[in-house]
Amino acid sequence: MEKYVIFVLCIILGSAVAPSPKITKQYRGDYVYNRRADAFYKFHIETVRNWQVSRLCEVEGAQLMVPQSDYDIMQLHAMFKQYPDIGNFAWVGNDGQKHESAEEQPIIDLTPSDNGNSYVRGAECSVGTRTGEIEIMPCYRQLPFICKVAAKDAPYDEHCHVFGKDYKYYSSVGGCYKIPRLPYTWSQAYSECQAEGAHLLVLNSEAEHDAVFNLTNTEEKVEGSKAHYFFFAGFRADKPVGNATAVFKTIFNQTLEEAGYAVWSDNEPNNALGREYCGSVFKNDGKLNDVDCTHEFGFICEKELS
Ligand SMILES: *[C@@H]1O[C@H](CO)[C@@H](O)[C@H](O)[C@H]1NC(C)=O
Ligand SMILES: *[C@@H]1O[C@H](CO)[C@@H](O)[C@H](O)[C@H]1NC(C)=O
Ligand SMILES: *[C@@H]1O[C@H](CO)[C@@H](O)[C@H](O)[C@H]1NC(C)=O
Ligand SMILES: [Ca+2]
Ligand SMILES: [Ca+2]
Repeated sequence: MEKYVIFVLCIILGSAVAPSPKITKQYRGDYVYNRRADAFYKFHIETVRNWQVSRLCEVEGAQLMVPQSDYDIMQLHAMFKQYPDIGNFAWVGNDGQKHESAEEQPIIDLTPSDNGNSYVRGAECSVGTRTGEIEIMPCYRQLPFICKVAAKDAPYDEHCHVFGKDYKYYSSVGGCYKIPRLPYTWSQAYSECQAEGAHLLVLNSEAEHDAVFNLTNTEEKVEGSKAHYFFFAGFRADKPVGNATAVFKTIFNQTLEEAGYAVWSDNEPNNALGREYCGSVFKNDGKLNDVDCTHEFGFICEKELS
């Protein structure tokens, strides 16, 4: 009997003090979580044409937000409020509904043209407005955009401990590596790897060079890259003053020698056109090369497993 009372007491006390299941979901630091939508969102304030947005969201493991619920609209509205001065429109996905044009219709030229047609409208794409409406606008406009991923679909690699897909584990170095499917400038590449919970590649050994050489020769080409024979890596130099030679340091503020791999490809660094202050690895030998920071190249993210 006594046992039974204690048992019941435990159940009652247990359920009284047990915290309600608190949902703390995590994704990349540049995405915000909306509990009611159970999804993560990111407002990209850089402006791009509509045809670019899918790939940009996909690289982040997300998709262009298709406004499907009131939560999506509320999120859109809230995100606009954080940026008072970026204009009134952002690309969103097509929800299949009919919407008004966000702009006044161009005046139709009633003078018949040679083939009898009057003005032909270009392709129209969906935009979310600052006031929370969905409208349409010509797809060639350059606008901010909103990426979204449902919490259940947000990629997390349990083995590599990164918020991303397609990381490849190399047991020879005990690290995971990935070449995202989009070319970026060096700074964008740096940020993207950080956001995934990784970092731009830093070569620390001959063994790691071998692994990365294998990776760059196994993966498909990164579409749209300025050149396919190198990939941004995590080292760069400040532009030297006067005749001084550039000193390349890793993103962890080490010299290449301190990092453990300082083998330049033949005739590199050559500072071509006096504009090469960012690091890359060559596809054909996996060795180091200096390139222009502002060009868009494929890049390599790395995550050590220690
Ligand atoms: C990369 O490594 C894999 C697995 O060891 C091997 O099958 C493949 O041939 C290598 N590829 C290159 C280009 O070295
Ligand atoms: C740079 O090098 C040139 C040629 O070697 C030399 O004439 C000049 O004085 C140097 N300038 C500085 C700032 O060291
Ligand atoms: C980087 O290293 C140099 C020399 O080791 C040091 O003087 C400098 O303060 C470091 N910079 C940062 C940002 O840690
Ligand atoms: Ca490394
Ligand atoms: Ca070079």
